[in-house]
Amino acid sequence: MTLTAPSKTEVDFASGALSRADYSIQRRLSDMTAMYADRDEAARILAQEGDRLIYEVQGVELPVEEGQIPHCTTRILPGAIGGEFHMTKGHYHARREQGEVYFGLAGRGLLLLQTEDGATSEIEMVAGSAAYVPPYWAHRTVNIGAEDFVFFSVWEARAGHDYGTIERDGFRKLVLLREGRAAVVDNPRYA
Ligand code: PAN
Ligand code: ZN
Repeated sequence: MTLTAPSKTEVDFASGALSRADYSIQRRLSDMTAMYADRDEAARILAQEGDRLIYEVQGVELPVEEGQIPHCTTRILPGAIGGEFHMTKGHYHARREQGEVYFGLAGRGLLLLQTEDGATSEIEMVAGSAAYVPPYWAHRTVNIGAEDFVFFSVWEARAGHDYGTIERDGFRKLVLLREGRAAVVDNPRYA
């Protein structure tokens, strides 16, 4: 057990920038082309327009020990790939019994959740929304607005990230731009 010093991070709500960012991760289209329903369009954008930034994460790193509470911001840029809104990769926690809290800082988003038993849920998020991701629910966030969607996440250090299950099976629901609004539809390719 590590005795961790108390610390503070200033959060810029509009950008998600942290004054103390131990790490930052950029996810570009090339990191997730196969996750979009319209893979041909994803490949076309990649070839013709370049490798656009989809989202970035900045976080405070802590020892992976019981009781440590890592936290980070995520900023998803506005846009869509073949009519499917920009989104995070999404994951289950490697330790499925660990939950998480998301807090909206800017913009408009949709939090997609699903369980391995087939339950699904969607939560709309704006600045000020505190969304709870209970244990056993995979989670992906989607920017359904015209501005950056920014939120703050807090979880238990040992939760871990299982990306492989989503990379293999996808999400049950897609969030598409239909008649100017976000529509949640079944993913025809869900494994
Ligand atoms: C979040 C996510 C973050 C990026 O902090 O890790 O929004 O999404 P992906 O991890 O799916 O790329 C979280 O849920 N942490 O557990
Ligand atoms: Zn998580």
